[in-house]
Amino acid sequence: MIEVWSWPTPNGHKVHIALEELGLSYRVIPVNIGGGEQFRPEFLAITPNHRIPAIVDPDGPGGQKISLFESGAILIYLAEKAGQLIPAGPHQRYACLQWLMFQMGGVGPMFGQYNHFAAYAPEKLPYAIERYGNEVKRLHRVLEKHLGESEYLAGPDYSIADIATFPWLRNPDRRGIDLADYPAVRRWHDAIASRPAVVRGVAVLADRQRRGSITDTERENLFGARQFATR
Ligand SMILES: N[C@@H](CCC(=O)N[C@@H](CS)C(=O)NCC(=O)O)C(=O)O
Repeated sequence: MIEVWSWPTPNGHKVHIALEELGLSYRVIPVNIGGGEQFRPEFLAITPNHRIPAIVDPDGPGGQKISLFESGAILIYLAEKAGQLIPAGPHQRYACLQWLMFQMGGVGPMFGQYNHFAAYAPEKLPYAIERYGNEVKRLHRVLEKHLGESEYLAGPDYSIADIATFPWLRNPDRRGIDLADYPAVRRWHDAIASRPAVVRGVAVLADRQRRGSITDTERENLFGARQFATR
Protein backbone atom coordinates (compact mmCIF):
# COMPACT_ATOMS: atom_id res chain seq x y z
CA MET A 1 0.00 0.00 0.00
CA ILE A 2 1.29 3.47 -0.92
CA GLU A 3 2.08 5.75 2.05
CA VAL A 4 1.10 9.38 1.40
CA TRP A 5 2.70 11.91 3.71
CA SER A 6 0.38 14.83 3.31
CA TRP A 7 -1.82 17.67 4.55
CA PRO A 8 -5.04 19.22 3.16
CA THR A 9 -3.46 21.88 0.93
CA PRO A 10 -3.60 22.24 -2.87
CA ASN A 11 -0.34 20.31 -3.34
CA GLY A 12 -1.57 17.55 -1.03
CA HIS A 13 -4.95 17.38 -2.77
CA LYS A 14 -3.30 16.77 -6.15
CA VAL A 15 -2.00 13.44 -4.89
CA HIS A 16 -5.21 12.53 -3.00
CA ILE A 17 -7.25 13.15 -6.17
CA ALA A 18 -4.86 11.18 -8.41
CA LEU A 19 -4.92 8.18 -6.05
CA GLU A 20 -8.71 8.25 -5.91
CA GLU A 21 -9.00 8.56 -9.71
CA LEU A 22 -6.57 5.69 -10.27
CA GLY A 23 -8.10 3.45 -7.60
CA LEU A 24 -4.70 2.75 -6.02
CA SER A 25 -4.78 1.78 -2.37
CA TYR A 26 -3.09 4.22 -0.03
CA ARG A 27 -2.69 5.22 3.57
CA VAL A 28 -2.37 8.88 4.57
CA ILE A 29 0.20 9.90 7.16
CA PRO A 30 -0.76 13.43 8.22
CA VAL A 31 2.12 15.92 8.42
CA ASN A 32 0.84 18.94 10.33
CA ILE A 33 2.90 21.66 8.65
CA GLY A 34 1.56 24.42 10.92
CA GLY A 35 2.58 22.26 13.89
CA GLY A 36 6.14 21.81 12.58
CA GLU A 37 5.84 18.08 11.80
CA GLN A 38 7.58 18.63 8.44
CA PHE A 39 10.86 18.94 10.36
CA ARG A 40 10.60 15.48 11.95
CA PRO A 41 13.56 13.23 11.04
CA GLU A 42 11.37 10.47 9.58
CA PHE A 43 9.82 12.98 7.15
CA LEU A 44 13.16 14.62 6.29
CA ALA A 45 14.44 11.14 5.40
CA ILE A 46 11.89 11.09 2.56
CA THR A 47 12.02 14.74 1.55
CA PRO A 48 15.01 16.95 2.38
CA ASN A 49 12.84 19.88 1.18
CA HIS A 50 10.46 19.41 4.17
CA ARG A 51 7.35 20.06 2.09
CA ILE A 52 4.31 17.86 1.61
CA PRO A 53 3.36 15.81 -0.36
CA ALA A 54 5.71 12.82 -0.41
CA ILE A 55 4.99 9.17 -1.06
CA VAL A 56 6.58 5.82 -0.29
CA ASP A 57 5.55 2.92 -2.50
CA PRO A 58 6.88 -0.44 -1.27
CA ASP A 59 5.96 -1.89 -4.69
CA GLY A 60 7.89 0.54 -6.89
CA PRO A 61 9.57 -0.12 -10.26
CA GLY A 62 10.92 -3.67 -10.48
CA GLY A 63 9.08 -4.47 -7.24
CA GLN A 64 11.53 -2.28 -5.29
CA LYS A 65 10.51 0.38 -2.81
CA ILE A 66 10.56 3.98 -4.07
CA SER A 67 10.07 7.26 -2.22
CA LEU A 68 9.31 10.53 -4.00
CA PHE A 69 8.69 14.18 -3.21
CA GLU A 70 7.50 17.06 -5.48
CA SER A 71 3.86 16.69 -6.44
CA GLY A 72 4.52 16.86 -10.20
CA ALA A 73 6.96 13.94 -10.04
CA ILE A 74 4.52 12.01 -7.85
CA LEU A 75 1.68 12.55 -10.34
CA ILE A 76 3.82 11.33 -13.25
CA TYR A 77 4.89 8.29 -11.22
CA LEU A 78 1.32 7.34 -10.21
CA ALA A 79 -0.07 7.84 -13.72
CA GLU A 80 2.69 5.73 -15.26
CA LYS A 81 2.31 3.05 -12.60
CA ALA A 82 -1.42 2.76 -13.36
CA GLY A 83 -1.11 3.43 -17.11
CA GLN A 84 -3.85 6.07 -16.93
CA LEU A 85 -4.26 9.87 -16.78
CA ILE A 86 -1.17 10.46 -18.93
CA PRO A 87 -1.73 10.25 -22.67
CA ALA A 88 0.12 7.54 -24.59
CA GLY A 89 0.54 9.39 -27.90
CA PRO A 90 3.64 11.61 -27.96
CA HIS A 91 1.96 14.91 -28.90
CA GLN A 92 -0.68 14.72 -26.17
CA ARG A 93 1.84 13.32 -23.70
CA TYR A 94 4.15 16.32 -24.15
CA ALA A 95 1.14 18.65 -23.98
CA CYS A 96 0.26 17.01 -20.66
CA LEU A 97 3.81 17.47 -19.32
CA GLN A 98 3.87 21.06 -20.59
CA TRP A 99 0.70 22.03 -18.70
CA LEU A 100 1.88 20.10 -15.65
CA MET A 101 5.12 22.16 -15.67
CA PHE A 102 3.06 25.34 -16.20
CA GLN A 103 1.25 24.50 -12.98
CA MET A 104 4.40 23.54 -11.08
CA GLY A 105 6.46 26.54 -12.21
CA GLY A 106 3.71 29.17 -12.61
CA VAL A 107 0.31 28.63 -11.03
CA GLY A 108 1.56 27.04 -7.79
CA PRO A 109 4.38 29.48 -6.95
CA MET A 110 2.55 32.64 -8.06
CA PHE A 111 -0.77 31.81 -6.39
CA GLY A 112 1.18 30.72 -3.30
CA GLN A 113 3.04 34.04 -3.11
CA TYR A 114 -0.23 35.92 -3.57
CA ASN A 115 -1.78 33.96 -0.69
CA HIS A 116 1.27 34.73 1.43
CA PHE A 117 1.33 38.49 0.87
CA ALA A 118 -2.45 38.98 0.85
CA ALA A 119 -3.36 36.70 3.77
CA TYR A 120 -0.33 35.88 5.94
CA ALA A 121 2.35 38.58 5.73
CA PRO A 122 2.40 40.62 8.95
CA GLU A 123 2.70 43.85 6.91
CA LYS A 124 0.50 44.49 3.89
CA LEU A 125 2.96 45.35 1.11
CA PRO A 126 0.97 46.88 -1.78
CA TYR A 127 3.75 46.21 -4.33
CA ALA A 128 3.85 42.48 -3.53
CA ILE A 129 0.07 42.10 -3.40
CA GLU A 130 -0.28 43.88 -6.74
CA ARG A 131 2.60 42.01 -8.38
CA TYR A 132 1.32 38.53 -7.45
CA GLY A 133 -2.35 39.55 -7.90
CA ASN A 134 -1.50 40.57 -11.47
CA GLU A 135 0.24 37.25 -12.03
CA VAL A 136 -2.82 35.38 -10.70
CA LYS A 137 -5.01 37.25 -13.20
CA ARG A 138 -2.54 36.76 -16.06
CA LEU A 139 -2.35 33.01 -15.42
CA HIS A 140 -6.17 32.82 -15.37
CA ARG A 141 -6.19 34.57 -18.76
CA VAL A 142 -3.69 32.05 -20.16
CA LEU A 143 -5.88 29.19 -18.93
CA GLU A 144 -9.03 30.89 -20.23
CA LYS A 145 -7.62 31.19 -23.75
CA HIS A 146 -6.42 27.60 -23.81
CA LEU A 147 -9.56 26.08 -22.27
CA GLY A 148 -11.66 28.06 -24.75
CA GLU A 149 -10.03 25.89 -27.43
CA SER A 150 -9.49 22.60 -25.59
CA GLU A 151 -11.76 20.47 -23.38
CA TYR A 152 -8.98 19.71 -20.89
CA LEU A 153 -5.45 21.05 -20.52
CA ALA A 154 -3.75 18.28 -22.51
CA GLY A 155 -6.50 17.98 -25.15
CA PRO A 156 -9.77 16.01 -25.20
CA ASP A 157 -8.89 13.82 -22.23
CA TYR A 158 -8.69 14.57 -18.51
CA SER A 159 -5.12 14.06 -17.27
CA ILE A 160 -2.67 14.70 -14.43
CA ALA A 161 -2.21 18.24 -15.83
CA ASP A 162 -5.83 18.97 -14.84
CA ILE A 163 -5.39 17.21 -11.49
CA ALA A 164 -2.34 19.36 -10.70
CA THR A 165 -4.09 22.61 -11.60
CA PHE A 166 -7.60 22.11 -10.24
CA PRO A 167 -6.83 22.31 -6.49
CA TRP A 168 -5.18 25.72 -7.04
CA LEU A 169 -8.25 27.07 -8.84
CA ARG A 170 -10.68 26.12 -6.07
CA ASN A 171 -11.85 28.96 -3.81
CA PRO A 172 -11.13 31.68 -6.43
CA ASP A 173 -12.64 34.39 -4.19
CA ARG A 174 -9.62 34.03 -1.89
CA ARG A 175 -7.51 35.47 -4.71
CA GLY A 176 -9.98 38.14 -5.77
CA ILE A 177 -11.05 36.10 -8.79
CA ASP A 178 -14.62 35.81 -10.06
CA LEU A 179 -14.90 32.81 -12.41
CA ALA A 180 -17.77 34.61 -14.20
CA ASP A 181 -14.94 36.57 -15.86
CA TYR A 182 -13.36 33.30 -17.06
CA PRO A 183 -16.21 31.18 -18.52
CA ALA A 184 -14.00 28.48 -20.07
CA VAL A 185 -12.08 28.07 -16.81
CA ARG A 186 -15.40 27.84 -14.98
CA ARG A 187 -16.68 25.14 -17.37
CA TRP A 188 -13.48 23.13 -16.82
CA HIS A 189 -13.48 23.74 -13.03
CA ASP A 190 -17.11 22.66 -12.61
CA ALA A 191 -16.62 19.51 -14.71
CA ILE A 192 -13.67 18.46 -12.55
CA ALA A 193 -15.25 19.47 -9.23
CA SER A 194 -18.19 17.15 -9.87
CA ARG A 195 -16.10 14.01 -10.50
CA PRO A 196 -16.72 11.53 -7.65
CA ALA A 197 -12.99 10.81 -7.25
CA VAL A 198 -12.30 14.54 -6.95
CA VAL A 199 -15.00 14.93 -4.31
CA ARG A 200 -13.36 12.07 -2.35
CA GLY A 201 -9.84 13.45 -2.93
CA VAL A 202 -10.53 16.93 -1.59
CA ALA A 203 -12.26 15.38 1.45
CA VAL A 204 -9.01 13.67 2.53
CA LEU A 205 -7.89 15.16 5.88
CA ALA A 206 -10.70 17.74 5.61
CA ASP A 207 -11.18 17.51 9.37
CA ARG A 208 -7.58 18.76 9.80
CA GLN A 209 -8.06 21.86 7.63
CA ARG A 210 -7.00 25.05 9.40
CA ARG A 211 -9.86 27.42 10.22
CA GLY A 212 -9.59 31.04 11.27
CA SER A 213 -6.50 33.20 11.31
CA ILE A 214 -2.95 31.89 11.50
CA THR A 215 -1.52 31.41 15.01
CA ASP A 216 1.95 32.57 16.12
CA THR A 217 3.15 28.94 16.26
CA GLU A 218 1.93 28.27 12.72
CA ARG A 219 3.54 31.48 11.50
CA GLU A 220 6.85 30.52 13.10
CA ASN A 221 6.77 26.98 11.65
CA LEU A 222 5.75 28.06 8.16
CA PHE A 223 7.59 31.35 7.71
CA GLY A 224 9.97 31.80 10.64
CA ALA A 225 13.55 30.86 11.54
CA ARG A 226 12.80 27.11 11.63
CA GLN A 227 12.35 27.18 7.87
CA PHE A 228 15.86 28.46 7.32
CA ALA A 229 17.87 26.39 9.81
CA THR A 230 20.69 24.32 8.31
CA ARG A 231 19.78 20.62 8.31
N1 LIG B 1 6.82 22.18 -5.31
C1 LIG B 1 6.33 21.47 -4.16
C2 LIG B 1 5.68 22.43 -3.21
C3 LIG B 1 5.24 21.74 -1.94
C4 LIG B 1 4.77 22.74 -0.90
O1 LIG B 1 5.01 23.94 -1.00
N2 LIG B 1 4.10 22.22 0.13
C5 LIG B 1 3.65 23.06 1.23
C6 LIG B 1 2.17 22.85 1.49
S1 LIG B 1 1.21 23.18 0.04
C7 LIG B 1 4.39 22.66 2.49
O2 LIG B 1 4.60 21.50 2.75
N3 LIG B 1 4.79 23.63 3.31
C8 LIG B 1 5.50 23.33 4.53
C9 LIG B 1 6.63 24.27 4.78
O3 LIG B 1 6.69 25.31 4.11
O4 LIG B 1 7.45 23.99 5.65
C10 LIG B 1 5.34 20.39 -4.62
O5 LIG B 1 4.60 20.67 -5.56
O6 LIG B 1 5.32 19.29 -4.05
